[in-house]
Amino acid sequence: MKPSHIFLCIALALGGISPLLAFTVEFFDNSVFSTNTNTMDVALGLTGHTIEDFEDGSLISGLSLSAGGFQSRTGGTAWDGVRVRSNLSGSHQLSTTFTLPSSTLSFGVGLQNFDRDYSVKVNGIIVVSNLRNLSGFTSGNGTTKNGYLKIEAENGEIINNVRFDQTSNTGSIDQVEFDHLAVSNALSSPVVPEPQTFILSLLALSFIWRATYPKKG
Ligand SMILES: [Ca+2]
Ligand SMILES: [Ca+2]
Repeated sequence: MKPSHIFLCIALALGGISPLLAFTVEFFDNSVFSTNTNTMDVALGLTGHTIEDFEDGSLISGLSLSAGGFQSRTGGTAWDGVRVRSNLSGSHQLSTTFTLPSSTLSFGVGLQNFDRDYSVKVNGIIVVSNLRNLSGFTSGNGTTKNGYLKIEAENGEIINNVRFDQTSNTGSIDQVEFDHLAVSNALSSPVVPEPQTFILSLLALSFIWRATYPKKG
């Protein structure tokens, strides 16, 4: 199982020594899921992360959600255990914001039951314009696992909050669910990129370098 890597250039410092990639978004398709959470964490590069499994009523220190009730799921249909967190707070909410522990550099969350268009913002900045366009994303209702989203902060950035906004509202608000949330104040162990992605990244860096430092004469 290899992740689909999407490198997002949020802050491009043209005057610096090198371009800044402030946040890196990775998306793992749902084949990364395993009922053995240790196996899954290795595949997701989450070793050493603090995990919120949403199995009880309390959240890990420093984590809060803008919306969310607990939803029971039978074994194997949650990302871990038998409960997930949903966007149900009295009624379904169009937006769900996770406020993260201070100094969070790495964030991950398992998604399920997303079947509309959603954007993702970090600290108010869009890092994914539409989740459903991510390579490997499986759109679907109920217990469908959409995939696992990871965001890493680079170059001195900190992930203060992550917000999911439903951007298509065709008459009703989607119920969406989150599970196996992971945070760390250290970056993940590097995941070896697919060769194709690595070449594309090199090409992108080469392009940025040439745009920043054009040949003279
Ligand atoms: Ca759970
Ligand atoms: Ca849904």
